[in-house]
Amino acid sequence: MFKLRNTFCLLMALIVIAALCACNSQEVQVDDVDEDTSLIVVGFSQPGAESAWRVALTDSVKEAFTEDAGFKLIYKDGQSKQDNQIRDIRTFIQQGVDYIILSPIVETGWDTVLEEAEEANIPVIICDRNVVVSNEKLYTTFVGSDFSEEGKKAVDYLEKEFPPDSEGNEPEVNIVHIQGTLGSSAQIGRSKALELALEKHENWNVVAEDCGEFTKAKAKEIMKQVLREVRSSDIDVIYCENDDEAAGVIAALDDAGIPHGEGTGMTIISFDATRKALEFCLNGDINFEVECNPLQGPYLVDMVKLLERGESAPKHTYIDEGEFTKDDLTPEFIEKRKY
Ligand code: GYE
Repeated sequence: MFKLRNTFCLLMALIVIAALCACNSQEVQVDDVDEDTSLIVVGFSQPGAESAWRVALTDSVKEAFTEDAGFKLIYKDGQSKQDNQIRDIRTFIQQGVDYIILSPIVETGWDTVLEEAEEANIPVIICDRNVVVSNEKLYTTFVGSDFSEEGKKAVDYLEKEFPPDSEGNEPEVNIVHIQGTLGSSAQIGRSKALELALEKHENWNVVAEDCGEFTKAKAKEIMKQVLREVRSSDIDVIYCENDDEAAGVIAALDDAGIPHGEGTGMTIISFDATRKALEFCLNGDINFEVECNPLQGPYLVDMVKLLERGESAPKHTYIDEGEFTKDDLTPEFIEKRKY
């Protein structure tokens, strides 16, 4: 009898321990949210850290959402995978954050998780790139860039660089197109502008096109391959959808000893206008830089404050962005640039 009771107790103890372990293992997935209830808790889901631009965006958000400013920021890096971002948003929902900021890797595939955020009554602010959802109500507001406008600036530059002759005949322009992450707003807007220009100018041709994933390594690999397939003298333009890709392209051309940029007949276009890329532009390695501004932290703070006051936010806020050729730049200007 005594033995039986002992075995029973041991069994019960094991069941209790197992139950406690199960609870704990669920809890470990959820980081502790700050106990200081006066802080506004913001979950920030980034797609990754693929480019200098994105690192600058992360820094800008971290610098803006400080505890001194009244915030507790929870930052998650999706390691370049949408599934990870979706999981991170679910974690934010479980943690009961006050706001979610999402910089989406691609435009589509967010409906379900954004519905979950809506059910939990957590406003979602989309930043940098946009989402395409079945119902616009699934996000509160968007702060970021107008990528079609950016693409248009690049195409306008090319149209000025390659004008028709006095009889109205358009020159032949052979273009290598290095795309960004397929399905991201940044890629879609920048590629679309080029596609529209190709429809308009029948002598403009894409001689090679591939996705560089917004990274230097991938773009360098692609450019090396292009140089195996296309004679460099047949390339008039390399349209890179961000600065890291442009750096990869330049590295491949340098390795092959091929002149590029200003006065060489090989025009390089890039987007972002990071400090490093502006140096390339000043040296003549890149002909035209379309600015894309990652310093979005202060805009996002303003948005959260506005929502905290109970005011309604504009659906879309586009950040001011410029453009640069060599003539617009000085070493002093580049030195002072934040990213
Ligand atoms: O151009 C690129 C980055 O979404 C605007 O993503 C952003 C783009 C930016 O990796 O460098």
